[in-house]
Amino acid sequence: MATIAARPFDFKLDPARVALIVIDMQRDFLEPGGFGESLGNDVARLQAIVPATARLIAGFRAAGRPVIHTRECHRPDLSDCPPAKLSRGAPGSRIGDEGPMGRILISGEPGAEIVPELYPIAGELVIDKPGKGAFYATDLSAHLAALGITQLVFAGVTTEVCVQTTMREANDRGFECLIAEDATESYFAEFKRAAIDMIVAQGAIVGWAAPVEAIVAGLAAGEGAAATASDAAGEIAPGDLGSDGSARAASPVSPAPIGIGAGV
Ligand code: C5J
Repeated sequence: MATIAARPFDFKLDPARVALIVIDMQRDFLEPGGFGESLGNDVARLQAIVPATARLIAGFRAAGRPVIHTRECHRPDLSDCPPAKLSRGAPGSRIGDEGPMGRILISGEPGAEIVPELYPIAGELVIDKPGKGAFYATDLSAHLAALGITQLVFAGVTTEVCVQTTMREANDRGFECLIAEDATESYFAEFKRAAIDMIVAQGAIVGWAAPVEAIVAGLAAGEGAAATASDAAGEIAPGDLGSDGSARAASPVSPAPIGIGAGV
């Protein structure tokens, strides 16, 4: 275990059981000229966390721990987009409409892609999610169970929408959750502050919060222990995931603790 100074109190990081989830660092949300900016948002706020997020991803890669990316996007035929979501927003700026970077939030369109600075590397899992939470209508739970993950570190955008929703989903499924405060952002400064305050309130009711450098230092400190524990448990390493992110059936799978990874 590595101790990370966090809010509301120290987080005990298990370097053999932790994964990083990077939420929706997509071009349409972050880049000038994208969908987010076309709605009047200041995307510079989101752009500003790219270096810290890259640093966090590098720390997980260096420690040999899984990095999982998500993208909020829908099938081109919109069959996975409920009418209640489809009808939000001004006509012409709705999901599936033609936007500045292709059809808005449609998989395969340029705007739905992850920004180049944070692009996944071979073997990293990418979850396309139709909801705000990454567990809803995806196979994320099964992947985390196969990897023996019990702790999740969160980064990405936006703090109060997709990051917070996913963190709450994970918390209810029994994961210990830590948000990287300087690797998450909102278009609205007060929403980010409030979301993190809500997460850590009442004795970490949803989870913990810590800066990237503290998390990376904790990972590095625990690296040796992780390798030893992982060898003993026979876990699937990130490199054992297929190109579609699925775990190879032949790899030994360590059991997830009761309550973790069940259902969507
Ligand atoms: C995300 C959104 N990713 N705000 N989406 O937070 O609609």
